[in-house]
Amino acid sequence: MPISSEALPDVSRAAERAGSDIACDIFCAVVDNFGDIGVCWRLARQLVAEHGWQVRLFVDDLKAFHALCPAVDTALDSQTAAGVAIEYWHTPSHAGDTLQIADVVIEAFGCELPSVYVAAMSRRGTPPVWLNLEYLSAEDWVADFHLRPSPHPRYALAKTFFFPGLGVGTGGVLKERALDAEREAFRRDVWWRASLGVKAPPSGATVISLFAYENPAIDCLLEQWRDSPTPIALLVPEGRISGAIARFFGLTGFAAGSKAKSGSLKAYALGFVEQPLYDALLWAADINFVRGEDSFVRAQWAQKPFVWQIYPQADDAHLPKLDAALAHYANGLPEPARTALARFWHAWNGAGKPDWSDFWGHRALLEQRASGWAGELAGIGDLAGNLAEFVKTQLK
Ligand code: TRH
Repeated sequence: MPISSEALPDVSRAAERAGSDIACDIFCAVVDNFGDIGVCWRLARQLVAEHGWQVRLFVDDLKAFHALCPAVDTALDSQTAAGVAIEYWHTPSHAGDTLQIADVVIEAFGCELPSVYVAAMSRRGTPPVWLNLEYLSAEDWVADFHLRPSPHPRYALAKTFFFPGLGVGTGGVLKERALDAEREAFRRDVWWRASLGVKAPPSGATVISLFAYENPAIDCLLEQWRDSPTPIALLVPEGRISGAIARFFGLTGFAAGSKAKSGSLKAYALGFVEQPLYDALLWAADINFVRGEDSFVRAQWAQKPFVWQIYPQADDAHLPKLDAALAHYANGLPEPARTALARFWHAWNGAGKPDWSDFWGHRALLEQRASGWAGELAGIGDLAGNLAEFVKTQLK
């Protein structure tokens, strides 16, 4: 039986009663790993906390979500965490027990909204603002497509493409208002004692955090760190690279709490912490190995040198995306530091052999660039703020 728009409780009225003026539904389908839900969860919390929106997050993989937010109960169809209403999106056609169409609908990473929901959107008195939140890319073409509307083939609806990016004219990347203050308040000694039960390494040691996919370059890098003239402390959250670390040290595994030492290299295994705590790992290290999308962004805000393992794609299609990010991040870095950085990032992404001393020999320049870049990136505004501003121009 068709649902008439009158029968649809208008979520924005409920939102008004709740003291906020915008209701927003975010749909997230987890492809793999943690980045899809990582980005959506961060965005949802920011829209609630900093913009006062009423946010409902539909997500189809509560197990991945639970890793980022242990408060999420994987057995519940509906729950609330950090002020966000969470719906288990259990089948593509599921759109919530009672169909409520929000003022703003965010289709994350082109996940395809339930058809019953889109049909109800078309019958809503005021069509909702419909955004397709794209994956982050640093490529120049992104600015030409950001905020481009695309009319729906069947309904009087238009979907606007919202492109995150690292350059002017894009949607920018997520950044919480309090992040810099929290980073400045961070105390490494306190973190080492609380996270690993040991004192922070002496100042002459280099602390490295390693969050990565499986990587053929890892063994030769571990050997270089083992043979380093100065101590190296390696912090490894439990994950896809842990097996390689275990094999290097002749262990059967490298689970949270494990420690291992060889030559100048001492490695510590960490548990996978809830998302707000991940930043502290980046602040504790002198250099961060990150991957995918969200940790890649967090490393930039940490204002430390970092190495990015991009989400691998067939036929090296990921390398132009890597170079596009380098064009922003390495811009202004003098030679030979700039070439050494690019060579090391390529080697960590399957093109060549990493040369640690060649790369880290430029540490001072890399540290200077890391803080300069964070200031440039902040200049384009944060994604949640840019999205909220755009929505305000669209809401009648
Ligand atoms: O997990 P990822 O590889 O996710 C990937 C990428 O997002 C990729 O772009 C996307 O196409 C693919 O998913 C589907 O990497 P990413 O993006 O860094 O997400 C990891 C999240 O995990 C991020 O939000 C940081 C968080 N994290 C924690 O919360 N705690 C931890 O201990 C660690 C190590 C990470």
